[in-house]
Amino acid sequence: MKNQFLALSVVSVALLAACGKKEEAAPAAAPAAAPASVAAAPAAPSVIKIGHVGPTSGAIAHLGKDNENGARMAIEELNAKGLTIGGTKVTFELLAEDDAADPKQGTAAAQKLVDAKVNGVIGHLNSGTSIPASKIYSDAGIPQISPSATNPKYTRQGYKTTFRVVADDVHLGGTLGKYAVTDLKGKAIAVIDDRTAYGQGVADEFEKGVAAAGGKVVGREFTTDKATDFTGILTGLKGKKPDVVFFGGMDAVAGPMLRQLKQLGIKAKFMGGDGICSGELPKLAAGSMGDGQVVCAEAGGVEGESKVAMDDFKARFKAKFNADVQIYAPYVYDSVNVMVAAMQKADSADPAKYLPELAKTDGYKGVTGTIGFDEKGDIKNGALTLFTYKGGKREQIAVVR
Ligand code: ABU
Repeated sequence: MKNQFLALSVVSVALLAACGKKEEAAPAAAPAAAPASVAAAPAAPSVIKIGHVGPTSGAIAHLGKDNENGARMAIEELNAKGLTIGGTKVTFELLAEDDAADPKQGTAAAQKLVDAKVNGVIGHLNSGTSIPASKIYSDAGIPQISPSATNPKYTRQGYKTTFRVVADDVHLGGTLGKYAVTDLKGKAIAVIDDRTAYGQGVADEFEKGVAAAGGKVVGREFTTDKATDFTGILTGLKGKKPDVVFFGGMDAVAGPMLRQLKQLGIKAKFMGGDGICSGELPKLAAGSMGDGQVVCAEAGGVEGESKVAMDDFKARFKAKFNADVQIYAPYVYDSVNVMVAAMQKADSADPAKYLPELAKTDGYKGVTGTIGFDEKGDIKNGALTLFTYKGGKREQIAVVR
């Protein structure tokens, strides 16, 4: 497993090293006073450790890196502000872990962050890793905000430490199912999923949405999140003449699937949830996507004032990382800032002290819109944004609440 512990404040690291002082564990503690005989040096800031976990290796590493960069950007900006919490100047340190989108590596990464005494965790990216990891954070009393895990179970386990800033798959799959029938006028709808917590869950909710709108699912197939050859299942579905194919899974699988749909002459619309709705999808499909063929949804909605903030975020992100936002970097950025805002309200980075303030978050204006949590830790009034692709670029269709 790739291990990246990234100290983001050169100044704080230099000061800590000069003092021969170990980094503070949670709760962030005030630095020791200088001996009376020594001329007073500026006090070393307390270090608040923010964990981040996502897949920065493997097929969806481009999404994991996007998320991690969202965290990095938030932390660098917070450090530039020079915040004081609990009467002490603080500096934030990002402890970034790779879970490779694998549940076992996800729990190992979570335990590593707990052992490192992080003050809070942003992640994981996938539902299949966020759900098992959430028990580890809950047992340790460490708040966790996922910027992207959409399986409903994540926030329905009764853990007080579990939050997310995006709508869940009930909303996402259900809305897309209805859209397939009422807007795309799908008459013969095929469904494929990758058997992950996210892929299977969102496909099930899509099917329910189709049924509720009076539509017909003519076939259901499954693959894996590592598969590259779908000829067998697509050939089977071709006989059912689908006019819409929904895929529950991630863009790394959706890209080759689009290529093989074209090779087999299946001219169906292609739908998916947030997992396929990335900037990378056109490249992964390698020219096999027709304009307007793909309809997908991001599990967040940006409109009005927050569109200005989001556009500004995207420009700053591009300038900093020389990369476009894939999907969830802005949601990670907001998650870090929501967590730190709760620490500021509690005037403490002690998880037990700021967790009640985090749970009370309401009306926080982020770049992804207004964030507040319900009693489960889910975002209140979560929105979705429907997109298609034209000329290889994502184009917004509508924001749905
Ligand atoms: N929401 C799509 C990607 C992450 C996940 O839920 O697995």
